[in-house]
Amino acid sequence: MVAYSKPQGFMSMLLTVFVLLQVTAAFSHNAHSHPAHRSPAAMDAHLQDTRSMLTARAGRVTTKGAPDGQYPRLEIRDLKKNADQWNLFLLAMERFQNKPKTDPMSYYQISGIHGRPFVQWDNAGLKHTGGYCPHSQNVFGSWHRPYLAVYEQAVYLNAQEVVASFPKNQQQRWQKALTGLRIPYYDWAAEPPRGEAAIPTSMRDQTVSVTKPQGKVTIRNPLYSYTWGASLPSEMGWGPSNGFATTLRRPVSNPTRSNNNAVNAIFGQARVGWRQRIFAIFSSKQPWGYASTAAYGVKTSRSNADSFESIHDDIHGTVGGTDGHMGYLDVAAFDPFFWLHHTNIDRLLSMYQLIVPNTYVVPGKVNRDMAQWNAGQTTDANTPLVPFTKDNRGGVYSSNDVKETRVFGYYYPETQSRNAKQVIQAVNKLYGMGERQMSKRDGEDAAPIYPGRPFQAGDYDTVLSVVGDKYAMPGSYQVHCFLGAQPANGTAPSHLPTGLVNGTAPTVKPTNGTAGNGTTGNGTGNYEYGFDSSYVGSHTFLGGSVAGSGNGTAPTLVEGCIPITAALQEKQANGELASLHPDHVEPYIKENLSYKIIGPNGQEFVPGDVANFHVQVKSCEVQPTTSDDELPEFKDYIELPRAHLPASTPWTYTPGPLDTTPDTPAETPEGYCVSQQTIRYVDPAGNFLYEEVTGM
Ligand SMILES: *[C@@H]1O[C@H](CO)[C@@H](O)[C@H](O)[C@H]1NC(C)=O
Ligand SMILES: *[C@@H]1O[C@H](CO)[C@@H](O)[C@H](O)[C@H]1NC(C)=O
Ligand SMILES: *[C@@H]1O[C@H](CO)[C@@H](O)[C@H](O)[C@H]1NC(C)=O
Ligand SMILES: *[C@@H]1O[C@H](CO)[C@@H](O)[C@H](O)[C@H]1NC(C)=O
Ligand SMILES: *[C@@H]1O[C@H](CO)[C@@H](O)[C@H](O)[C@H]1NC(C)=O
Ligand SMILES: *[C@@H]1O[C@H](CO)[C@@H](O)[C@H](O)[C@H]1NC(C)=O
Ligand SMILES: *[C@@H]1O[C@H](CO)[C@@H](O)[C@H](O)[C@H]1NC(C)=O
Ligand SMILES: [Cu+2]
Repeated sequence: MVAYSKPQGFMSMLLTVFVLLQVTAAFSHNAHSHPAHRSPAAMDAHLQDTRSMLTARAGRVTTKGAPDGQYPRLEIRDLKKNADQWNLFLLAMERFQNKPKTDPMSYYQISGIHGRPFVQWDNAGLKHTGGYCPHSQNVFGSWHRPYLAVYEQAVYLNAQEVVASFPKNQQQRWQKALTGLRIPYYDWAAEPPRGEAAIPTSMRDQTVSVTKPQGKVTIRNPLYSYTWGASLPSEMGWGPSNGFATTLRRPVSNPTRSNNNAVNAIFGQARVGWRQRIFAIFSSKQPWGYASTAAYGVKTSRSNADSFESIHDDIHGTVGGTDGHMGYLDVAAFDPFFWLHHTNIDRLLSMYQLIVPNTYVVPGKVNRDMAQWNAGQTTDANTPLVPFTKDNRGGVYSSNDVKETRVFGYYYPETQSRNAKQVIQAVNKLYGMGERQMSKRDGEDAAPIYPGRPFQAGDYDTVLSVVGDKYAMPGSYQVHCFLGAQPANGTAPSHLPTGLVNGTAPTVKPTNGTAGNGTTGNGTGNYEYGFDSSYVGSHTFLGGSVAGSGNGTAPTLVEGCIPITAALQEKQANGELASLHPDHVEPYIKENLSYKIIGPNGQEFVPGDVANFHVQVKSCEVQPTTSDDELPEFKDYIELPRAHLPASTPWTYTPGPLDTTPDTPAETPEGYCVSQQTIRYVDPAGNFLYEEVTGM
C-alpha cells in the first residue's frame, strides 16, 4: 500500500543517462540492400530514395515523451489528489483537443495514427489504407509504448502553454504543477476506493470546474468525450451512430448520447473477471509473446492462453457497447477513455517485464495490410515501430529501444525501484483474490458480483476459453457468460442475417453528481446482459468497422477467456457445489453454464453461425502461497470435455498463412540496420546502476 501509492525519492532523483554505445560488431544489413551486390544504377536509385526519405523526415516530430526527467504516471484518482496538477492536466487536455486538425501534435492527428482517417501521419508514409496500430501481433505491447509517449509529450507541451497563459505572479505556482506532469492511468481491475464507483466520476461527468487565468469556470470535461466539431470530417470516412461527431460510450438514442451510467455499472461487475484474468496471467509467468498478444498461433500449449491484449479488448468492448467508438479499432483512440485505458495496459506490461524478465518480442507476422506494413511481412524486436522517430535523422524506435519506460521519462508506482518482489506484492494486493464483498454503489443497479476468495489447497482456476476470428464481423462481438438460469431473451436469437434484437432499455438509474446519463428521455439501448442475475462475465472480440483480415482470406484467430472461478467459489460457499475440482465442476457446468454471442448493433448470433468460433471450459490446479512475496503456481490448463457447450466440439488448429509461429525466422526489412546498443543507467554522481544491452 504505502510503497505503491506515493512514489518518491529514488527514481525522481535518479539522473538517467543513456550512453549509447554503438557496438558495430552487430551491424547487419539486409543482403539485397548491401551496396556490394548492387549495380551503379540501383545504387543511384537507392541514394535518391534515401535523400527524399531524409528530406521528408526533416522537421518531423521526434517522440521523446515529457522532457523534464523521470516521474511516475499516476492512477487517475491519485493524480486528482494534487489539485493544481489535476487542474493543469484538464486545461492541457482541453487545449490539446482544440488544437487545429492540421497540426501533427493535435489530439485529432495523434488519435488518428491508430486507425481512421487512414492517412499518413507526419510524413511517415502510408503503404495501405489503414491505421498504424498493430493488433493481435507480436509488437502490440511495444508499439503502444512510443504511441503513449508522443501523446504524453503533446499533453505536456499543451500544459506548458497553459502555464504561460497565467499571469506572472502565478507562474511559480503553475510551473511547480507542471514539473513531473505525466498522463494518468485508470486501473479498471483493482477494487475502487471504499464507497466509490468503478469508474471515477472525473471520467464520466459531462462538465468540470477548473481554474483559468480569469478564475473558476466550468468547461466541457475533456475526459468525457472528444468532439470533431459540428460534423465528422469527411476525411474520417465513417463513424459509429451514423457518423455522430462526438465520441460515444454504450450509446442510446433519442437523443443520441453516451450511457456512462451503464458503462460504470457494467465495469463494477466485469472488474471482478478482469482482476482474475490479470492475476492468472501474472501467476502463469508465460513468455512475453504469450502474455502480451491475443494472437492464437503460438498458444496451443496447455499454458494460460490469456493475454493483456485480450483483456484490453474486453475493456474496449465494454466501454463501447454495441455501437460506441471504443468498440471499433479504427475510431477507438478518439475517446479519451482509450488513453487512460492504454496507459494501464502499458503499466501492466512494464510490471510483467520485471516479474518475467529475459523474454520479449519474438518474430511474428503482420496479419493485415496496415499503414506501415504489408500483410504477411515478418516483424521482430528490431523492426522500426513506424511512425515514431527517435532522432531527426529518420531513426525509428524498435521494440528493443523501448523496453525500458524511462527512455520516455516515466515509470509507474509499482516499477519505481525495478524490484520484482515489490511488483509481486502489488499484484497480490491489487489483483489477488482477497477483496471484500462489494456493496451496491453509485450507479450500480445490479446485485454485486461475488468477488471471490483467496486460493486454497486443492483449488482450481476455471475459465471459459473462447477462440474466434477477430475480424469476423463489421465491429466487435461479445460473448456473455451465465451460471444459473439463462437470461430472458430480449427477443429470440436470430440466425444470420435477420435484424436487430431489440432488448429493453438500460435499467441503470440516474445518479446524482454524474451527468453522463442514458436514462432520461425515451431512448432505447440494447439489452444489458451484464445486469442479469446469473451473469458471470464477458469477453470481446475487438474488430474494426470493416470485417475481414488484410487480404480477406485468412481469419485472424485470437483467444481470450471468461473466468468463472469466483462465481464457482460463490456456489461452493452457498453449498451448491462440493468443490472446485473438475469432477464436481464439470457436471455443474454442463447443467448450469450458458453463453450468448452478441454482435454489432446488439444482434444475437447462434454459435454455429460464427465461423471459426470455439469454446472450451478449461481448468488448472492452483498451488496457493501464503507469502505476499510470491504468486501462486498455476499448473497446466486441462479441457473439461464433458461440459458440452455449443461450439465446444473438438477441433484441430491449423496455422493460417498469416498466423505467427514461434520459430518464424526474422526478415530484415529493406534499408534498415540492426545495431546493438548498451544503455547504462547512472545516478547523479555518475555511479553505475545497471545496464541493458538491446538490439541483439
Ligand atoms: C494473402 O496473404 C497470404 C499470406 O501472406 C499471401 O500468400 C497471399 O498472396 C495474400 N493474398 C492476397 C490476395 O494478397
Ligand atoms: C433463448 O433462446 C434460445 C434459442 O432459441 C433458447 O434455447 C433458450 O431456451 C431461450 N432462453 C430463454 C430463457 O427463453
Ligand atoms: C427492432 O426495432 C426496429 C426499430 O424500431 C424495428 O424496425 C425492428 O423490426 C425491430 N426488430 C425486432 C426483431 O423486433
Ligand atoms: C439525488 O438527489 C436528490 C435531491 O438532492 C435526492 O432526493 C436523492 O435521494 C438523491 N439520490 C441518490 C441516489 O443519492
Ligand atoms: C442527460 O442527457 C440529456 C441528453 O444529453 C440531457 O438533456 C440531460 O440534461 C441530461 N441529464 C442530466 C441530469 O445531466
Ligand atoms: C418521448 O416520447 C414522447 C411520446 O412518444 C414524445 O412526445 C417525446 O418527444 C419523447 N422525448 C424524447 C426526448 O424523445
Ligand atoms: C445446477 O445449479 C444448481 C444451483 O446452484 C445446483 O443445485 C445443481 O446441483 C446444479 N447442477 C448440477 C448438475 O450440478
Ligand atoms: Cu491499439
